[in-house]
Amino acid sequence: MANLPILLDYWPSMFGMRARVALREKGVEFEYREEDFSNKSPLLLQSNPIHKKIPVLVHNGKPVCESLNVVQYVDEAWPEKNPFFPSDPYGRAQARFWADFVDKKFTDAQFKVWGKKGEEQEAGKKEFIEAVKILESELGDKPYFGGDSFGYVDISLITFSSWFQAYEKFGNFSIESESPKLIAWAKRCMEKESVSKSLPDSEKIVAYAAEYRKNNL
Ligand code: GS8
Repeated sequence: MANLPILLDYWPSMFGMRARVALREKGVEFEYREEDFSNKSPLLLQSNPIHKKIPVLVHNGKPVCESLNVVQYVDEAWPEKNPFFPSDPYGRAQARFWADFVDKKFTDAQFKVWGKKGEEQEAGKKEFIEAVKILESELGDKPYFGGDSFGYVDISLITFSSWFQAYEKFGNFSIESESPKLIAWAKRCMEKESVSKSLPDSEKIVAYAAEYRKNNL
């Protein structure tokens, strides 16, 4: 028990979920520690003094911060099973490009869809649908963004699918009618235990988002 990696996390976080999926894809046992943001743990504050955010993976006593960085670290620290990246440099560069697109475009847009109202929400919906269509065309007819195997881009994006129901409810639109292939991809990913075990129930996320809206909008 003493040497298990520790994951500092927060259950509805799509960033925390990335670390959970990555660790489970590698079959790595870890200790999950839920953070309370109104009273952050000393370990979180020491481990991520710059951003004070989860996820943080503490492995051999050393903290790794930022979700995509954690996913890459997990791939490098446990290289034997299920590599997240292709072996050729170009394929690797492409994977990093698309995960960065998810962080730069998709992340902001999705927040506006469920966490804002009025004009800002409408603009967010437009950006979200644009981003989803771009991602769908990148996926094309492949089973996964990583081609035949589930990889880095899949991990970076799939965690948002637990929020899709919340986007649809508060944004009042259907993701499936905008991008059916992306929904089929999400269902395919959910068949993997590493994913289904790591993503919370969509209904719980809807309730969480509703509470956020009640308190903040
Ligand atoms: C984002 C992490 C983040 O926003 C990453 O790891 O990819 N770019 C980072 N973490 C949030 C929870 S999810 O919304 C967090 O830790 N917030 C704590 C706070 O804001 O106090």
